[in-house]
Amino acid sequence: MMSPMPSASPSVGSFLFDYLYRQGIHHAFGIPGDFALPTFRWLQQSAIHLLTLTHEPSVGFAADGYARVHGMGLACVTYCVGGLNMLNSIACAYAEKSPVIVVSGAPSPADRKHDPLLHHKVRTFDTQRRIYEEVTCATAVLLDPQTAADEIIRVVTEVRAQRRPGYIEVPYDIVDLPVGRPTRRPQIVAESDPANLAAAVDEAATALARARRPVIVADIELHRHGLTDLALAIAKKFNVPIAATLLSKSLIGETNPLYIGVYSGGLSEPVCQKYVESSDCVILLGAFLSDVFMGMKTAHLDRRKTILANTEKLHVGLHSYENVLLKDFLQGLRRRTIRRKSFRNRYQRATLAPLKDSERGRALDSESFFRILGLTMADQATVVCDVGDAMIGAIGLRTTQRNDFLADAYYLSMGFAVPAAIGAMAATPRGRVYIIVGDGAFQMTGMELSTCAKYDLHPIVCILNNDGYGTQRHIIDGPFNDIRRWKYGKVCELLDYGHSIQIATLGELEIALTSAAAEQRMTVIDVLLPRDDSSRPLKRMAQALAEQRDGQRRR
Ligand SMILES: Cc1ncc(C[n+]2csc(CCOP(=O)(O)OP(=O)(O)O)c2C)c(N)n1
Ligand SMILES: [Mg+2]
Repeated sequence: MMSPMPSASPSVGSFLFDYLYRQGIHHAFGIPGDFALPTFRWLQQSAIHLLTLTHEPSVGFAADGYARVHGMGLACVTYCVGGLNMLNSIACAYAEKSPVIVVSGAPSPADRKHDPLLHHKVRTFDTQRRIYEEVTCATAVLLDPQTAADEIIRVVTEVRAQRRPGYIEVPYDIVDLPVGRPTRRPQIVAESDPANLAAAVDEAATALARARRPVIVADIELHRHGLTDLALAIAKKFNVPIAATLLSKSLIGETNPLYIGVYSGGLSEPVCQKYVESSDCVILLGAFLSDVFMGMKTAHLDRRKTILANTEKLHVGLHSYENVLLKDFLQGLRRRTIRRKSFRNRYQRATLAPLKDSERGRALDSESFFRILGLTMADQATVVCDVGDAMIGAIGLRTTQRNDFLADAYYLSMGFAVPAAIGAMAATPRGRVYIIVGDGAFQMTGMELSTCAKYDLHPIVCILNNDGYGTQRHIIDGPFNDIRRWKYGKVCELLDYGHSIQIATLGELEIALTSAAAEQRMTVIDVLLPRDDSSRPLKRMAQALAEQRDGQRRR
C-alpha cells in the first residue's frame, strides 16, 4: 500500500484532505488520472466521501452544486486533460461566486526539470495554473512539502473570504511526503471605514424612512456570505417586502409572508415587476446587476431611488461610499428605528388552479408543465434547472424551503443541472431533487444519470423535449438549432436503473409526477412539447423586447 512515513508528521495528501474535511467539505467529486492517482488514494483514505463521475465538466458542476447547498465544494481531477476539461464549470462557479476547491494532480518537480515532453503538458508546466488564475481567487502549486500546509491554508482562507473557487496543484510524488508544519494562520481582516459607514447608514435609513413603498431585492451574495438572516431581520423589522432574483430564487422561503416573487425585469411575474418598478426605494442587497437580472434590458429601475449594497459596492441613490462592508451596513440599518411600512401581499394570494378533468387529455405545453410540477411537487424538494426555458419557465414555480432552487442563472452554461443535482443530492440526502433540463442541455451532461445509478440516487428528471435549441429559435433560427431527437423515455433501459417514460398530455404528466414523488427511485420523464412553444415569462420577455425594438424604430 502506502510508502512508509519517515516521520510522525502526516503526508501532504493526508493533511490536505483532513484540513478540507475540518473546513466542512464532506464530499468530493472527481475523475482520476495517472498524475492524480496518488492524490486520489489519500482522498479515498480520508473522511471525505468521493463520488467519481463520467466527464470533467460534470465534476465541476457537481462540486459547484454541492458548494451552493453545503457551503464549499471539492473537485479533484488530473493534470490538463482533466483540469482544462473542467475549466468552463469552474468559470461558472467563479462568475456566480460558488466556492469550489480544485485539486489537480500534476507532474513532479523532477519531471519539470528533465522531461519537457511529458504527456498532458500543453505549453509550459505552469500553463494549467496560469489558465486557472483567471477563474479562481487563489492558486498554489505544492512543489515543496515544507510549505505545502501554509499554501493549502492560504488558498482555502481566500476561498472562504471571497466565496470564489481556489486552485491547488499537487505533484504526484510530493503528495506522499511528510508535510511541514503550518507556520502562520492567515487572517483576512477587513474593516469598514467608520465615518463612511455611519454616513451610508444615515442616508439609507433616511431614504427608507421617507419611502412609502420600499422593497428589498435579496440576491445571491447574501446566501454566499451568510447574511440572509440579517437581510430578513431588516425586512421583518420594517415590514418591507422582499423579492428574489433568478439566481437567488428560494433564498428566503417562497411562502414567506413578505416574499413577492422573482424580479428580473420583463421576465418577472407581473405582480412582482409592478411592485419593484413602482417602488420609491428599491434596496438591492448582495445583487449582481447582470443582464439576466435586468430581464435582458427590460428592467425599469431608477438609480436615484435605488440603494445598492453588495460586497464590492455601496451606492445610496447617486452617492457612492467606499470601504463599507456589506455586513456592517446591514447591521447598521437593522439597528435603526424606522416606522413600520404598510404592505399587503398580493403575490402570496395567487394560487395554482388544480387540473380540471376537461384539461387532462390536452397536449402539454411549457406553461402547463410548470403548473403541474407546482401542483405535484414533493415536500422538501430541491429544484435544479438548466439553461433555456427549463430555467426561465421556473420563475413562476413556488418552492417551499429556503435554498431549494439552484440554477446557473447568471453565467448560463448549459449542462449544469444534471451534475449539479448530483452535488445537491450528496449535500442533502433527504428530500427529493427535481432536475428540469432542456433536450439540448440534457445531451451535454445527461450521461451523469449513469452516476446516479452508480450511487443509487433518486432524482426526478424532467427533460423538456421541444426538439432542439428552443430559446435560440426565438432569436435567430436555422438548422444549427436542431438536435437529434433521442428516445429519452428509454434512457433507464440503457442504464438498467430507474424508470423512464414519455409523456404527451397534462393528465399523463400529473400521474407521472405524482407517482415519481411517491416512489424512491430515479424517474426520467420525456416531456413532449411543441417545437415553437415557450413559457409565460419567456413570452413576456420576447414581447417586452419587441416593444423596445418598435419604440427604437419609431424614434
Ligand atoms: C455550454 C453552452 N453552450 C451553448 C450555449 C448557448 N445556448 C443558450 S440556450 C441554448 C439552447 C438550449 O437548448 P435546450 O437545452 O434544448 O433548451 P430550450 O432552449 O429548448 O428550452 C444554447 C445552445 C450555452 N448557453 N451554454
Ligand atoms: Mg430544447
